[in-house]
Amino acid sequence: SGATVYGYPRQGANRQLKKATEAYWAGRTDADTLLAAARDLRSKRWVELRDAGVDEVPSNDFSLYDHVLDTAWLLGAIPDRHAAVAEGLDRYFAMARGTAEVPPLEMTKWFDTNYHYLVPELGPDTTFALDPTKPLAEFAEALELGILTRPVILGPVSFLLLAKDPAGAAEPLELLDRLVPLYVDLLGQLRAAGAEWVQLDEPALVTDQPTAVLERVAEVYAVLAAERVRPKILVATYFDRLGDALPVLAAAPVEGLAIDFTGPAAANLDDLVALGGIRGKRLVAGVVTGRNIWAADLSAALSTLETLQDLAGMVDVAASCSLLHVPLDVSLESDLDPELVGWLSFARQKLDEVVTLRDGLTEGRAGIQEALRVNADRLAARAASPIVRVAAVRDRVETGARRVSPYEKRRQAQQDRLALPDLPTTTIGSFPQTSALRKARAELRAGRLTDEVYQEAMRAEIRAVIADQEDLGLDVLVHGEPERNDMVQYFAEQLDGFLATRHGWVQSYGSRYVRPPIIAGDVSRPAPMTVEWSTYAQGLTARPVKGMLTGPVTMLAWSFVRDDQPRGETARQVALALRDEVADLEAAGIAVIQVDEPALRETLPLRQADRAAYLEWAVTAFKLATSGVRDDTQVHTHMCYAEFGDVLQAIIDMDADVISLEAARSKMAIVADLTAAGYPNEVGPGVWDIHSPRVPSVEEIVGYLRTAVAGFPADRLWVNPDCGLKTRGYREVRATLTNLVAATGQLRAEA
Ligand code: THG
Ligand code: ZN
Repeated sequence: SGATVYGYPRQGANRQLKKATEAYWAGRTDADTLLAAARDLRSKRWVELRDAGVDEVPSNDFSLYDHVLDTAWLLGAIPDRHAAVAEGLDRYFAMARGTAEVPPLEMTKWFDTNYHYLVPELGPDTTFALDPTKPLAEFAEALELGILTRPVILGPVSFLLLAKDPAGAAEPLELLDRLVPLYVDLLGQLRAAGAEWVQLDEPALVTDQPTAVLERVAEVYAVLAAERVRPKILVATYFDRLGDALPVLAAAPVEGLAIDFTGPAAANLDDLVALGGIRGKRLVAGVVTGRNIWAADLSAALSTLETLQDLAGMVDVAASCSLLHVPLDVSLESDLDPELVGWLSFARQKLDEVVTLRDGLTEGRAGIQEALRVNADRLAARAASPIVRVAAVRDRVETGARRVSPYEKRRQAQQDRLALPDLPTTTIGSFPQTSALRKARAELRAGRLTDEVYQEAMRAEIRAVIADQEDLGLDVLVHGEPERNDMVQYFAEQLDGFLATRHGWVQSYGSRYVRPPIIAGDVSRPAPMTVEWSTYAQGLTARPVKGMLTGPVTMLAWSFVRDDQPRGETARQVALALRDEVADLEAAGIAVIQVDEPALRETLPLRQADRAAYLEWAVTAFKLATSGVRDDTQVHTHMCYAEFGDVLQAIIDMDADVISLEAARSKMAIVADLTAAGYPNEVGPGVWDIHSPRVPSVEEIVGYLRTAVAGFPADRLWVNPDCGLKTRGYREVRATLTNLVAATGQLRAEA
């Protein structure tokens, strides 16, 4: 048995990759400097993995931006608009980020993780052309260090299932026959370079796939396996159970399968037993989760491995998926209590877990006795810790999760109190985070600013933002959130039960990273979190100012969540803490309270069968957080990035008085969907795509509003941008909001 992983964080301990790419984009360095930095990072990673005891080290898991983009590049799936850009790095980055002339590829979530990939664009006329430079060069680089790697390549079926034809003319999977010869060619070249194994990732097989797709999987892998000159093929899946795809892969004439046995994928164990195993194949068993940060239960993982040993020709030990999804190294967290550090396992620690389990499998439990004892002690200490279980939180009496009155009654009370015009105008919450604001926060952290001076700087910003909105003529104002770094981090820092890291960066997309907080224990709110800022802002104006909170589902989605109780229970605790905040805002005179749930759609389970249960606890948590208010307090929510179709009923069930949604990019298509679903409450479909600095004209916004008014009752429509304005500049914010208010005036005059 051996130890392996499928991928490792790309950025380096000091996010060198971020710095190198951003310096290149800014024109401060040249391509050679960037490529040298990347090469240096890769060799450090390979050596780190080898020295940790990993027997088979991966290659081609590194990327300058994204591995799906790399695969599109590998296969020559380059849209015409990008092919027009000068060859090389600039063309690659044009696909990733666009240029002044051409838009980039669309970006979306990688399954149910927080990583975003670039969506390959294909059409009926796509001609693929292999460019294997990257996997071959990386394989050779590692070999030069004396490390024989297993190249990791996104498999043909998943590549096509993740791609899109923006024109809708081709079903990408129809292009499979055109694509397979390139994989044949690639495998031959990898073999010629000395590769003994290649890993083909097919994570799309853990989502519900029709039989026809599974039949294509069988055909494709039969074709690939029939080639004589090729490395042995390891087909890897992760994130969920294989279901009907398991017998298909088991029957495929490939030499190995890598299977996830953690979380919802744990069901793969029973399924594999029921199938009678894969005795002729190598099984790479993902028994250490690659997407959460808790130390593994080594004894339980070893039991799984022991069961698996009788079911396959050979069993290797792995993390469940690429370690890209967890931070690099918990030993960098010198501010964390050492006891807590012992509960945690980041990418570097997961290598140790995988290697220890390999030893356990080869030498027996006796061989890793000490590691098992230390691990068991830590797990026991965690389970018994007063941080993890807090009686006062657990004993909190169950509260009702629905508003006192139905919407129509609340609507009347809110109209009486707020007296808003038709088509009320508002913004989503954040105003531009200027460099001055970020600098003030950095200075506060460094101790160069006193708390008082910092707070006054924030109050000055709020005064300016309120004055701006009054000048622009908006109806419902926001305080602009200058005091917040990140909408999850800000609350996590103030809630008990959450831990923060200093270096726990995880790639979100390209050169952008997040530091997800860790929900380690029972969650409660020791003190009000936002009331002072909101009441300060409300005191500056006669117009209503929205209280702004992040909802329970999003708090969980963008954190690492405890694994010792159902997620719904953790969501309930966060919801109750928010419910108290909502009550305090209401008591302080805030009449409109917005609880954002941008991540509701993202964490929808991959398998249809698991979705109802998720939506049940997610909707309940939102309602628990928001239902404790009077009829005349207006509850808003906001969602973005979503294909709302799958969650429309849940959105209705959340029963917010007003929801704002991303809509401009899809030209208001959501309005028809809401009408068709009979959406009963008020809606603000976004009229400005804030992802771009482009300022929409009055006419353009009028056009969007006409579409909205034609499809949805005008007296239940709001006018707002798609999303928060944090990443935009004041120039385009003022210009667009001016146009937004003017366009609204035009529609009001027509009514
Ligand atoms: N907050 C959190 N998670 C998120 C988002 C968020 N996940 C989904 C989506 N939004 C991801 N989008 C972004 C957008 C910008 C950045 C990261 C993720 C970003 N990061 C800074 C960087 O890498 O330079 C670091 C920010 C920091 O200092 O904390 O710009 O909004 N939690
Ligand atoms: Zn948004």
